[in-house]
Amino acid sequence: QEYVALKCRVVKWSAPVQEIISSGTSIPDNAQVFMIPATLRPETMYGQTNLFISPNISYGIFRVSDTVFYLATNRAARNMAFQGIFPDWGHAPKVMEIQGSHLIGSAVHAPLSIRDVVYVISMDTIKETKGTGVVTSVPSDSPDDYAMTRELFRKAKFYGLDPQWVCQDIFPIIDTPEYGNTIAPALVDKLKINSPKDERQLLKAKELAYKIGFYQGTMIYGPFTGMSVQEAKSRVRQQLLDSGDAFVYCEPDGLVISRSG
Ligand code: ZZB
Repeated sequence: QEYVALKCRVVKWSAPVQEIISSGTSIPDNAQVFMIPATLRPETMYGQTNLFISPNISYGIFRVSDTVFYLATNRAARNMAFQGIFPDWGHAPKVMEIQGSHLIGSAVHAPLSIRDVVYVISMDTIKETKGTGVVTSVPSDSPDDYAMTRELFRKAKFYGLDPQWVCQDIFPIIDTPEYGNTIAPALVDKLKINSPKDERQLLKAKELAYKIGFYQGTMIYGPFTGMSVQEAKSRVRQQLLDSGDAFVYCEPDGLVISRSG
């Protein structure tokens, strides 16, 4: 699987992390720390409204240079080390370990997003075994993101979130003939999905959103407005790579281990 790894620069740490960092770490004051969501949908990046971190996963901060650091799962950093993303081949130098729950409430700059700065909120369905363990939220085009955002806003207190961190905007980025310009809420409604725990229906919605977005979608925001998603996808991807706001991150397809075989 080939992901676009987006560099979301931390502009404000949550209170617990700020406390740890102020007490002294090997991250210099002038350094930039980037949270790194992995995405298959670069053309939707205009519509980012939040960044999801799993409260149950432990993340690492890894040194790229004296002034640049990446935040991702240990597993993803290990994979990155074999893709020339860190200077020393095969080695991801970890300077800090942070429990996901502590990162909630931090703020990052999300490249290309209409919302320049977005807040880190929690998603307990993030898999540690996929991508970087950091997920950028695009509620207009990702049913999972829409369902989770709605849940978190309704029950902010229960999830220990400040409701102001949960962005309620949904920006139309891609138009489709059948589902309008915000396909994710349209599918969540149509499939009567009530909660992020509706796994089976959400999987169905995601597959439909991928397929319809790619084959029938037209860009209605950004420099490629009017272009089909099929054509725009690689252009947005290239633009992000050229500007240095993203890099390519690959991971081997999951091994299927058969019990009977
Ligand atoms: C932004 C985005 C916008 C995404 C969209 C999807 C969609 P997949 O589809 O299962 O192969 N993701 C990435 N890592 C994880 C993880 N560890 N756990 C849970 N979700 C994760 O996975 C790739 C997509 O799932 C990624 O692309 C990311 O969300 C999320 F409009 O990034 B995406 C119809 C989907 N639309």
